[in-house]
Amino acid sequence: MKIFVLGGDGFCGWPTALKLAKEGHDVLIVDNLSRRVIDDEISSNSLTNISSIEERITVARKQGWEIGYQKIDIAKDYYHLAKLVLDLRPNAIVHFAEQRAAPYSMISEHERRYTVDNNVSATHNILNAILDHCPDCHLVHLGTMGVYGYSREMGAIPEGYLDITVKETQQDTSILYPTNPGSVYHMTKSLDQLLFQFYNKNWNIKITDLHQGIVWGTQTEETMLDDRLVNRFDYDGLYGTVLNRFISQAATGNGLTVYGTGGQRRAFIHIQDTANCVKLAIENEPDRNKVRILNQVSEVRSVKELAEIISDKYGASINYHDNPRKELAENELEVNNQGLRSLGFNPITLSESLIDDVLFIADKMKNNLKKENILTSPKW
Ligand code: NAD
Ligand code: USQ
Repeated sequence: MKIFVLGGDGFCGWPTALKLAKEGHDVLIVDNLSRRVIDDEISSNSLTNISSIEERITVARKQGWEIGYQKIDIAKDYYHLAKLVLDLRPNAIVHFAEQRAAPYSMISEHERRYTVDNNVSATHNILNAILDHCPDCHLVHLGTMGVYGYSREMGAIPEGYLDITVKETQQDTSILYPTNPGSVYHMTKSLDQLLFQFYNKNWNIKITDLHQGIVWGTQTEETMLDDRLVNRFDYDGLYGTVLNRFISQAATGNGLTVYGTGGQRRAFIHIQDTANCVKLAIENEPDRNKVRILNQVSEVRSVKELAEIISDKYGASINYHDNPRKELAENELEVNNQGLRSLGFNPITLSESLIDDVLFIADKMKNNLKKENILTSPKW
């Protein structure tokens, strides 16, 4: 298949693009490299030494894979994006290209407005390019568990839709799960959902929205083939996500930064499974009658539980910090992931890969960690 990977220079996009190319698909990465620019803006860095996108592509092609790159800002340069879709008519477009950090989106008006403008315009532009130039193309979007909020108030979290009985009429129906985002970033994913519902209802665009949990790990089978294919690894207080932060903290002799009580429960998935699940979603298209929503998660853990696992294995100390975020101190969470499982998803669990990731970071990357970047989250 011909597949565009929008945001294919990023943490999830790069290994997914490689996986799809290795499987024999013809892959075109589209990215404006804004994430690399943000690294400079916030004086941070990937813990791994990532190559330029040009070098990444050259090395990937040497593996015999069909993979290319175009620099386009898909939020701002609609006509460039539309022409590419018209000229190449992809079978599928995978959309990773959004500002994805909750703490970054809560810094100030600049970051709040940038996150909304970038993410909502990017998604809307892609839908328009598909509608006008390639209406059979399947859009696979990376959403987030955060659109649901994180609670058991309405039972286990279903895959996008909630079955309800309307009190007034006693009619049974199915509605889009009520959104409850916890940051401006998560709110943009809720707005994306409405765009998808509308473009599907009106024009039957084929859409899969993958509501992904927190991704952890660094390397995949494909990124390990050459040092120059290495994936990025965020550890700072803005972009680093909890388990990868704990991994980098344990590997560098720093205390583990638990926010609040650590009673927050979240869903997790390994980076290799991100690539595996996107492949499954592309190779098993949905019908056009409804937006297909799948929960892309492997297991649920509390922050405290993660800290204890890492502390027990690697002897790291656990430090409790005032929680900079407005969120429930403790929550229960249960998530249905039957959709992807029924397509063949067999999750990698925490214990299997954790040791490799900690050793990889401790062995090769620990001198790249800037300690002053660990506690940089804004308060909200
Ligand atoms: P990332 O920041 O590493 O990658 C995003 C990529 O998109 C970057 O390379 C960036 O340069 C590019 N980009 C952003 N705006 C763009 C634009 N307007 N035009 C072109 N390119 C643009 O983020 P990631 O961790 O790889 O996340 C990818 C997607 O997966 C995001 O949509 C995110 O919401 C979702 N997701 C990530 C996680 C996670 O834990 N990392 C979990 C759930 C969902
Ligand atoms: N946390 C800590 N210590 C830390 C960092 C975080 O205790 O050092 C806690 C936070 O308070 C929060 C939880 O860990 O309760 C998760 O935080 P996170 O930064 O790992 O994840 P989050 O901000 O939710 O965002 C990440 C990705 C985002 C994706 C989301 C999936 O950055 O793109 O959408 O995970 S989910 O969380 O399932 O909605």
